[in-house]
Amino acid sequence: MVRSCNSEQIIDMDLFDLNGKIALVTGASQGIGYALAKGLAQAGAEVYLNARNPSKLERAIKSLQTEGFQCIGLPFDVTNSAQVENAMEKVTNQSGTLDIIINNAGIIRRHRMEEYPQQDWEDVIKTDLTAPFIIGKEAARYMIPQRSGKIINICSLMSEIGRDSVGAYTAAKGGLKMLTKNMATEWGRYNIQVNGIGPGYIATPINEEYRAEGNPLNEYILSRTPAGRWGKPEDLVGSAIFLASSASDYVNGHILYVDGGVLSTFGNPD
Ligand code: NAP
Ligand code: GCO
Repeated sequence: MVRSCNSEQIIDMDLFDLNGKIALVTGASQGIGYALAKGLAQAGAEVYLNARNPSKLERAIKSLQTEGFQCIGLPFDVTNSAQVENAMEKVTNQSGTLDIIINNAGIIRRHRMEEYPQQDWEDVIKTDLTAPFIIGKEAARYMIPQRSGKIINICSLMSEIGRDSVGAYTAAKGGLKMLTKNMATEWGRYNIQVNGIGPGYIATPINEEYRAEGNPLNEYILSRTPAGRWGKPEDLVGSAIFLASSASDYVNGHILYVDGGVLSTFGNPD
């Protein structure tokens, strides 16, 4: 509880408290997923971290342990519905329930549309769009009967705009924005809030090649970002805690853009 200088209660910080909540974050061995998993743990949640590569995932778990967080690794492929079902069953058997899902796992493949290989298209769509559907549907099996749940889909500023070479990704993330709204439509009646976070350009391995000094895209991104900097994965943690907590119990179908202002500006000529 935070009190103002005149000792009146101004906000009950329990709104953002995740103690007692069980969370699963996909794609959490690095980048944004790792930061969000750590953030939910810092807010008190018991957090399961997912990724495919078990040794990378184990390193992430050990890193969190060194900071005092006892999280659990749950290696599976989010595109494999049987593995998703088994994973959810393991979570609910071990922890009794499932309160929060962050659909973060995602990939990108870059080719011009006229040369885009269909296999790359299918891989991006199945990871970035079909997998959140698979996971959301499986999570709803537990959240509907308990009449509560939080599903957070990690969209992108590419849910709103395109860019050369990221056509499959833009289609997937645009679809994920609308899937989020439809999940909210169908599951809101069960007290399940489904929302999205739309990051801008965040400094993670997915974008490493662009941050090289003198890379024209790097200069362009910075010129198009009012904040004048790349985002850090930690810049997304507050939004995730908000959407995972009771502070957002009346927020549904909303995509919260955390992009340094990119989507708000046409940019400047200089
Ligand atoms: P990243 O550094 O490449 O990390 C991706 C994570 O997802 C890894 O842990 C990876 O581990 C896991 N993963 C990939 N495919 C998987 C699968 N089939 N099943 C389970 N886990 C899988 O990516 P990031 O930059 O943190 O991005 C995370 C999310 O944010 C993505 O959805 C991305 O589209 C979105 N996003 C990123 C940015 C940005 O600028 N970085 C901006 C907007 C949105 P394994 O390979 O071991 O499975
Ligand atoms: C790209 C980038 C972006 C980011 C992110 C922006 O090639 O333009 O990879 O797509 O990953 O999605 O929000």
